[in-house]
Amino acid sequence: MADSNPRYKTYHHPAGGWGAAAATAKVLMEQSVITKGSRALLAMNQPGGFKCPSCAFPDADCKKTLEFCENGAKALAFEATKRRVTREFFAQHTVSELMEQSDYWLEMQGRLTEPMRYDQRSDRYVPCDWDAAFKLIGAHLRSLESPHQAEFYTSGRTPNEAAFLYAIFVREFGTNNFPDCSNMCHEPTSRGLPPAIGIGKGTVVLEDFEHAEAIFVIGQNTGTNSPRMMTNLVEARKRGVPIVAVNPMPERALIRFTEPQDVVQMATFGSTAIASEFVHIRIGGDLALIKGMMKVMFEREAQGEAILDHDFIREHTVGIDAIREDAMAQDWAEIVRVSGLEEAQIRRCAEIYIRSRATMICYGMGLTQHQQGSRLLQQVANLLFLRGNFGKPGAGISPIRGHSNVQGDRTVGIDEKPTQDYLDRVRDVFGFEPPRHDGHHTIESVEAMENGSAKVFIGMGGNFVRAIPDTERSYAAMRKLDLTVGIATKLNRGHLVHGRDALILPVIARSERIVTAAGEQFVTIEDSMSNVTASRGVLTPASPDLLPEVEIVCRMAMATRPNSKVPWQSYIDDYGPIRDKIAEVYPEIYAGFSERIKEPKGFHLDIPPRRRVWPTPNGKANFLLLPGLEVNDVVADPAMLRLATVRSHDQFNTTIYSYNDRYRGVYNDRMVLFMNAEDREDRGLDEGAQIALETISDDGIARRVDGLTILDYPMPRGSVAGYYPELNPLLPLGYYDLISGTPAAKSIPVRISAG
Ligand SMILES: Nc1nc2c(c(=O)[nH]1)N[C@H]1C(S)=C(S)[C@@H](COP(=O)(O)OP(=O)(O)OC[C@H]3O[C@@H](n4cnc5c(=O)[nH]c(N)nc54)[C@H](O)[C@@H]3O)O[C@H]1N2
Ligand SMILES: Nc1nc2c(c(=O)[nH]1)N[C@H]1C(S)=C(S)[C@@H](COP(=O)(O)OP(=O)(O)OC[C@H]3O[C@@H](n4cnc5c(=O)[nH]c(N)nc54)[C@H](O)[C@@H]3O)O[C@H]1N2
Ligand SMILES: [Mo]
Repeated sequence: MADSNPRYKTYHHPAGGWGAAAATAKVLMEQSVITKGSRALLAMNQPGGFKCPSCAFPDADCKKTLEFCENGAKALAFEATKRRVTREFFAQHTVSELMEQSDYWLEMQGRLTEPMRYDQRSDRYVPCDWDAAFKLIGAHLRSLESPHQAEFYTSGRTPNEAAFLYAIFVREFGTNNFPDCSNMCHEPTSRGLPPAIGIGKGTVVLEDFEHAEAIFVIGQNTGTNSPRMMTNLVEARKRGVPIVAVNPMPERALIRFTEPQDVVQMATFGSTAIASEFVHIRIGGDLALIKGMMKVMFEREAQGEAILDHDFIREHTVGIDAIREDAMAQDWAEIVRVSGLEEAQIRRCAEIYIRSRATMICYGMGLTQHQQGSRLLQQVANLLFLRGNFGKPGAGISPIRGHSNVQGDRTVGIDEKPTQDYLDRVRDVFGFEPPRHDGHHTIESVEAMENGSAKVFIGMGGNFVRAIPDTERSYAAMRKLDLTVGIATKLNRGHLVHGRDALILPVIARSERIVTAAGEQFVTIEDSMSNVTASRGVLTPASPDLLPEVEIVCRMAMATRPNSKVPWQSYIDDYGPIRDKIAEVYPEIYAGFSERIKEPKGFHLDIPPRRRVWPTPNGKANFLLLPGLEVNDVVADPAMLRLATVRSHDQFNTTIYSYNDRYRGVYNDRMVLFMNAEDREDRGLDEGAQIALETISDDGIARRVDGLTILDYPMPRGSVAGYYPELNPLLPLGYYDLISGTPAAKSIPVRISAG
């Protein structure tokens, strides 16, 4: 890497450690929230406190007095910032002017303070009281020819209570159009795993880290995106557990980490080596790796070694023969070519897996965001079945979820493909007939906007236009709408790319107190390992004119259907009855919700595969075949590079905290292309060259991003990486996993064109 250039400097230290401590202090200072922020940090992820608004990793059993990480602290500091977006701010700037500003600048303006409505004449957002806002929403929704002309987006910070009611409101209104952030994220988990194991969630709990004998971390940047998991990895490593990290980027924290909360390690500048095996895979090469490992296992089994867990396979599974035949038929030369790995390393991975009596496989977006993401996850399940790695301590599959309540939102009804069981229960509990056919996922909702059939977009959190593919096309689609509503904490691009009418509705954030006529309320969230816990904010809301998300849902519903069968008014003040309704709609997992949530640590939702019970149609764990070695369409163009769009260490999705990416050694720049030096030289380019990227696609649309700087980086040949959301204009809307609708954001076929 070019250490002479101040923008790029190899990070030689372990991840975590003093670098993380310093970054935490700095961000609290910058947002001028040192005392307020530090006080709030003490309550974060503690019983009686609130849940970190950042990632969905579970809390460590209260072993530590402070349960937060650098990136949790950033999320909190940006939420607790002293800066405010006021009516004066909106009076000073037209929307067209604001559109010229960067996402970072928009974020830095601070918290939204009161409801605003777009005024076309002045091209400005102007104040609008809450009643008028709800009236406008009701009027638009009622005037639609069909309820399917509205799209109801959810991002994953929304708590269970608000998400559950939102689902009820929208289904009584008459549609299942629930595009959500999960559609772009772990939807392959939600759709791919049920046919295999009967449930679209992970099967491990935190204690499993203590019993695992091998841990695979595939396609996930743990140190940045779920830093609290580093504690578990460090502990496992200290016990001598092999950790296999599979990633095209040698992510710093997966190589070497200093636990910021380990006093001795901090004092002695010590650190722990994390990956015992770093597997430098080509983008999209994971299927080849998995098949290679299975081939080794089947071959050795055929030679008489006892490798497989035959009891488990016999008693619990169906379909191994086709998997064996397929794996045995794969050619090593092809496996090596597609994975970019040496056969010897694949054999070592197989050996680690075979020796371990309990293996956990954790994964992130590096597995889900491919054209065959859902079916790829089924192959992960196959690998686990072979050695009975379900339903025993230390073993199982572990999707590392993104947003802090994205899993919970799905559990309580944010689902464009709801089950008939759930719809029956909604009918029985609330007394209306919900629509029965599938609604739109994220991509379908954009298509509906594009073809004019969608008229209204309501965004419960999130930053839809920046998160979705094909930026320019998506902007144009949003601008065709009659009404866009952004229910949010912060100003973002989604509020500026708007419909004819537009509203910004500001909400009370996770860290803030919700006080209603009935007193102080708490909400609940479900983490990545299915623990449901209470969250009570401790800070005073950023403005007296904010509303909690629950109240916003209730009042939208009342304004839309005055004759609703649902007693909306009664839910506004007291959240207890909402939880009682959740228990009625989901008796198998949520019975006794109101009682169970009194436990300081909350409770765990039942995951049948943990008991080796498989809620699949045949009651078995199913080996499912994905033929071949590729998880994306093969592109013949010899100039093609596979582009993964990833997060930096200083962003939360579309929120950019700074332009630095410390662990990858990038400073003050996000327009970079991480590239192998030989790939660069083959193209006759110099390090630091300014280039443009073009998407290779056959849909007749030209997609191009200019102004990228090439950065020599240890990427496998043919694989390049850059930042999301800046590179979303290169991601075609139609380029997604057909089973889940998830855009293949990790494997965009691109070529370099002169800058
Ligand atoms: N601080 C912070 N925390 C977050 C977020 C955030 O933006 N900031 N976002 C939250 C959300 S919503 C989510 S979904 C998660 C995301 O967390 P991650 O899943 O870690 O997300 P990404 O940064 O997209 O990167 C995934 C990793 O996949 C690797 N990768 C790319 N292509 C491939 C491939 O083909 N195979 C393999 N094996 N690996 C590949 C990349 O190099 C990268 O290390 O984090 C959550 N937590
Ligand atoms: N190219 C590419 N595209 C991607 C991805 C990728 O890896 N590559 N990742 C995808 C993934 S995994 C995801 S999850 C999506 C993320 O998509 P989204 O969830 O839509 O995006 P966020 O950036 O998390 O949303 C941030 C906004 O949420 C609002 N907000 C914050 N807290 C709250 C709250 O408590 N309540 C409410 N109501 N609003 C709040 C703020 O106004 C903030 O501006 O992006 C996807 N898009
Ligand atoms: Mo996500």
